[in-house]
Amino acid sequence: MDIEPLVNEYRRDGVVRIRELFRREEVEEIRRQLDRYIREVMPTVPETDRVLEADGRAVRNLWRLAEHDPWFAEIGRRPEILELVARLVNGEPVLKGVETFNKPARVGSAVPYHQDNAYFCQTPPDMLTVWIAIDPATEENGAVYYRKGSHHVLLPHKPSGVKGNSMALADPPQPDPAAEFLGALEPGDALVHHSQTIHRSEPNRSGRSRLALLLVYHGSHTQTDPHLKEMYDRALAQVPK
Ligand SMILES: O=C(O)CCC(=O)C(=O)O
Repeated sequence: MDIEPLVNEYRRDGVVRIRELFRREEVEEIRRQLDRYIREVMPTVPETDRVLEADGRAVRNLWRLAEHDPWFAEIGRRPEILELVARLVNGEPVLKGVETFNKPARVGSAVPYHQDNAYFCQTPPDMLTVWIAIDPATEENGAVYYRKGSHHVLLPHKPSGVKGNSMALADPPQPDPAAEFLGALEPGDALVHHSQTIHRSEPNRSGRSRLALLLVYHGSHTQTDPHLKEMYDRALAQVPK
């Protein structure tokens, strides 16, 4: 991987696409491991560590995969990913979370405009997400839209009441595909976004699933901001059970 152009683009835009971060065989292995996790491990984890769609069956999110399953802890320790992440978080990378946004066919729900640091509450905001496409991500099945260059300031958020995305921008922009970067990806491609880059996704109205595996890292030097954390905890308490 030629890191320098990626670092420059990430610093400028707050988001950068990496083609073929994982090979096709590796993507299929991730898919098999996720299927196994849903079958064997998910029934044993606390309900707070998974979110179902409104149909009560399809999986919307899996949280804390690394804590519940060693296979997913391992995937977050790949040297080539850690080398890039170290540059982007300005320090020693710490794996904070391994999770999914499944966006299943037909029932996959929208994600409101937000900046992740309203959830992560880190200062400085040297934290990011490596969003890895397991299925193709397209305009039709709900690929993520990003506002390039929006990562310099954390804007006010409010409780959204959305299960799996409890915080949303208090004053969201009008959705405008022309002003946004559509994160269209092939399986194995990834997007790395800064924890303050504004992003959102549409419901999946198509017949094709849009499964993604997310690796979340921060620099070992970041700290939790108590004020941000209090606002986040308050929003979380308002999400319907
Ligand atoms: O995958 C999605 O639709 C949204 C992802 C997201 O909000 C995130 O990566 O923080």
